[in-house]
Amino acid sequence: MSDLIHYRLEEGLALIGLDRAPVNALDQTLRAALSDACERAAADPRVLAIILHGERELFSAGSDIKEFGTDASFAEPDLPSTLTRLAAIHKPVIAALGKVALGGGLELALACGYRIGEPNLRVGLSEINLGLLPGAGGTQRLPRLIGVESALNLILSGKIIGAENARLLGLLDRIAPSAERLLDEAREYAYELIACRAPARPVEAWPEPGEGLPDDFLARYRAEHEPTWKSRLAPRLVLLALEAACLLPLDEGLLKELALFRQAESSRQSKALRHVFFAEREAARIPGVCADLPLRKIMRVAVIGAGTMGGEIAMSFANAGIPVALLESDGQALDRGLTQIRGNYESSVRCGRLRPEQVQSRMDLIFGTLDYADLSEADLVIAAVFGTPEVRQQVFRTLDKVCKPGAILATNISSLDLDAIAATVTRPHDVVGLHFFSPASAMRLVEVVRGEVTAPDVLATVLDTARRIGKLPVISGVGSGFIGNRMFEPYAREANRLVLEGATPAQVDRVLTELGLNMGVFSMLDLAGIDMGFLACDSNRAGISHDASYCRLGEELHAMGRYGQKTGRGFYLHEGRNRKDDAEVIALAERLAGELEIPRDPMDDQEILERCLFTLINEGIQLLDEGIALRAGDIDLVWINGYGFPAHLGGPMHYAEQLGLGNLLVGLQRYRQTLGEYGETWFKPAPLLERLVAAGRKRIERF
Ligand code: 3H9
Repeated sequence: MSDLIHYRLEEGLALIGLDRAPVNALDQTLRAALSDACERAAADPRVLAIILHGERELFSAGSDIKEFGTDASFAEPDLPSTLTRLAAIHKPVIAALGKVALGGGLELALACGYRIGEPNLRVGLSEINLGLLPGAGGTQRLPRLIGVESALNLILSGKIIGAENARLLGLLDRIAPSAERLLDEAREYAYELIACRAPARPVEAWPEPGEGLPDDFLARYRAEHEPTWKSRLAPRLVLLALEAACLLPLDEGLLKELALFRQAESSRQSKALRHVFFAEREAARIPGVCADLPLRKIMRVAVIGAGTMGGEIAMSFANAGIPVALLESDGQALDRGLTQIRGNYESSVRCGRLRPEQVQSRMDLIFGTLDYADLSEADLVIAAVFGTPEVRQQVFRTLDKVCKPGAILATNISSLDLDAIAATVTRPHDVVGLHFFSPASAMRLVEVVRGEVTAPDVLATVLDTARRIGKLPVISGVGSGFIGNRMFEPYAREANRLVLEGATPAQVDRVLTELGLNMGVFSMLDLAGIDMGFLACDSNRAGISHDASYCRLGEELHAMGRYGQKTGRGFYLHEGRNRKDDAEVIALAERLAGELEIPRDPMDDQEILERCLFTLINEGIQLLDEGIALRAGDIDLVWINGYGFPAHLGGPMHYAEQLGLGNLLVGLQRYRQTLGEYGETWFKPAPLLERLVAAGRKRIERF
């Protein structure tokens, strides 16, 4: 028997333990070993019941994602047929679920007649996050077990639920009192079943899921949910699979599910989402930082600045149960900040995201202060203060005096030179950038900025801390705008220029949202505030000696006091939640185009898409070449999690790889030629792109 499976015979029981580190991913070798073990237990007359479990705590994270898109994915024995054979065993089979049972791991459990879990178990069918649907019986067995609507909700959300919720849904029969007792409880359960001659209880024996369901249930479900799926394929395939579960006998439904699964697996969307899955894991690896480096302990945090950003950062820590001191320079600003935080929590209660009693327990973790001395015990201090570079450097000089040795000193400001700040303190190795995105308590992305001398253990500690508070940290080098905002600049530039050339803000935004972006560039600029964008543009302009025509629109709107949503007018006219093109802005664009001698014509959607994306991607490739971004995948994560780039397109770098690097280069060169001096200035291909294409490379990587 393979060493991936531990097979033990114990007084009438066969215990089959899965042992493939780190997560018992069900690759071909494990499937083969599992199949053999199940056959052996089924055939052995001494075995009266079978227990399937994870040899080391965790049950299984499902199919091996690395196999998808390769021949190994369905190499014999494939998962669906392995589970069909398992479900046909005429003895009670108990799945003892430790820690995690996800995707194919949960499907394995569903093919067993009985399920027991530990109290901290997390279960779910998370395939949808990979652009897939459950392909090993999940869409057929789950609705038979818990009902069609609950199954749909679980599968379409990809949500991971805890043991108690799983029990209430009917997914678990029992919960063991602790993880340590899981296997003993499973044994007891097995003996009870043997004693009462319990049947194998295959899910086939459960009522057909379509029974009692209104005829138009699935049609109504689709009508209600489809608008939120946009262009995603997998949710539509899930619905077809559930339709099969309702209409067909189990064996036919399983075949239909498999065909739909293969369709999803071979789709570009799933390939993109699998890329995102591995990019997230890769982002945790930093050259020069060993995985087992001892971390500094972060028990207490301090945030300087109780404005919107500072308050939201403080909330992020309190939400994770970490006490945080919030420092302001004057009492009124501090009161305003604390009131705002309480208001945010109270509105979460109104939306049902928080229980009323949690408001006070979270507020109890946030301690307002006006005195730097109160930061002396903080393990991590994050400065979220605006003002001149001198003001910010003064803050760090003060921190240097009051903070204990070993405290990590972080700044949240996006465009500041981190190394200049580090140079003002006696402990530059402890200084790091932590760039949160607004609203920081909700946005997952944090750019972790590595200064020239930032210590490896400081980096490792802040990455770990960011993950502890539920964020996705991505490493960036020092440079204006880091990764995200630096790429936003050419993207917004192109959008502005397109409006001068004849597009409207609504047209540009429509093209981008049709691609799948959460928000178009002008909606984003109006939301962030044109005054903020103007300041950034203004500081960048100082370094620009060539065509800055694209700044003119924003400048004029700024001069007119049209700051965006906050003033009801910006690139758009805002009326409540609605926004529309404003004739005044179109007239302004016409006037500016005349002054700047820019010809205006109706703008083609394809050109809008290409010009916005090509310049965005080109800047990303340049960033990679400069070493500001470590990997193309990191850039994708920043744009997906910070700027609403659709995950099912894999982020801008993955999108470019799918487009073909040669095509991207040709496109950039075409606009460089056709757009005159402007094109010559702004469509120059990144040298790394030219080198990659010349070398025939397909992937974007440093080279
Ligand atoms: C499926 O099951 C399809 C079926 O319906 C039907 C088929 C016919 N495969 O996240 P971590 C690796 S689709 C391969 O850092 P954590 C991961 O890359 C699958 N590798 O740890 C990493 O490797 P490395 C549905 C996997 O504790 C290491 O394990 N299942 C897989 O933060 C540790 O992972 C899912 O979608 C996998 N399935 O979180 C579950 N899972 O060290 C996906 C993990 O080299 N997995 N790895 O970077 C997860 O959600 C999390 O990994 C988990 C652990 C919660 C399990």
